Amino acid sequence: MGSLLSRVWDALQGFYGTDARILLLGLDAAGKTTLLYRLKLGETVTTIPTIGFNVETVQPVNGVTFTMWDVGGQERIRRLWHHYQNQTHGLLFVVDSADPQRFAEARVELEAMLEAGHMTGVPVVLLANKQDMPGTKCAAEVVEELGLRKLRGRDWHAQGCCALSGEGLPEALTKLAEMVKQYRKALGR
Ligand code: G3D
Ligand code: MG
Repeated sequence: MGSLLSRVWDALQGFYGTDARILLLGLDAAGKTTLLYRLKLGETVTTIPTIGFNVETVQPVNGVTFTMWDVGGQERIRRLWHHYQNQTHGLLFVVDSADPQRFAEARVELEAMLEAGHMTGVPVVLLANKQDMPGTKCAAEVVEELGLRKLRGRDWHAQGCCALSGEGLPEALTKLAEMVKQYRKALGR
């Protein structure tokens, strides 16, 4: 675990100087909170802009902020998304790979998120979480189910992981940092 944490740390250094804002999203129970706490990314700050919409923010190192909330089934909160989508540089979308019954729901939420004007061109890293579970789907299968291959006009990457152990997270964060840099370069900021 020690070396894993240091690899996560190294990966986060890839964001140094970028002032990147990352959305960390997924259905409830996908593993987002586990991911943040297991990695000891730092203090999370929870704010509740409206009932039923918890937003957590964590700044693990200077230069990167993760903002997290559960998406799914709450049409009424979608109109609030734009407050957080504005000036987002990357999306980390977490899926419970051991719960195929919810893939369709996750896909709807991912598509709704990416449709927003603020999200044009924003790169996506899909985390196919819970790779340790029996009968879990591999990252390639989750990619198919979520329709990532149909995405146009943005970079994406998929990574299998286990939020409990942290496996797969250094790779995902390294890739995300690279993609965020590319995206910002293309934007000229
Ligand atoms: P959320 O924040 O996206 O809603 P949580 O999800 O982080 O609260 O995780 C939901 C449940 O999934 C938790 O179990 C958590 O321990 C479990 N979980 C998260 N990541 C993994 C993983 O990689 N592997 C396994 N096996 N379980 C995982 P509980 O039992 O606390 O509800
Ligand atoms: Mg949570």
